[in-house]
Amino acid sequence: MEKTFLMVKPDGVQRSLIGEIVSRFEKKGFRLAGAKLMAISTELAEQHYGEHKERPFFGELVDFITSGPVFAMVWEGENVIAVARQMMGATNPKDAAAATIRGDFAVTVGKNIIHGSDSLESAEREISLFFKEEELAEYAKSIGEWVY
Ligand code: FUP
Repeated sequence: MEKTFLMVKPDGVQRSLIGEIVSRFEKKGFRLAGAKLMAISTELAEQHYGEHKERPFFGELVDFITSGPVFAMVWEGENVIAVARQMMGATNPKDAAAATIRGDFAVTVGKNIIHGSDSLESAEREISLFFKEEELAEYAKSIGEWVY
């Protein structure tokens, strides 16, 4: 089953949007495989955003993502990586369509509420950065066929 890493950023947590965001993915039909409220260390932030190391906004990005708790999640389902990105909306909220998370709740690119993996490769990398194998649920073993 395809998995992706999603994270409510500190602005989303502060604005009490965890429930709203979890609810959207649940209602869509994806399954939550792991979740935790956590602080991100500077080291973890620099690893997570390693691809942006040379970008001018890298320092601000690391400061922001370490500024308060985040809600880290693993979701699974058919095409969950691409569909979750659609549900999040464009990176810059000014370009994010209405009815997407960023379109509905965000205004500036720096504080855009949610992170989601953009490929199979980054999903695998990010899931293993944030979660240990034993922190992820195995639905097949516990309840068998999933009821939608
Ligand atoms: P996304 O995959 O949608 O999270 O977007 P990126 O990986 O391109 O960017 C990661 C984060 O960097 C964004 F969520 C916000 C921040 N960012 C800026 O602050 N300024 C920019 O010009 C681009 C991205």
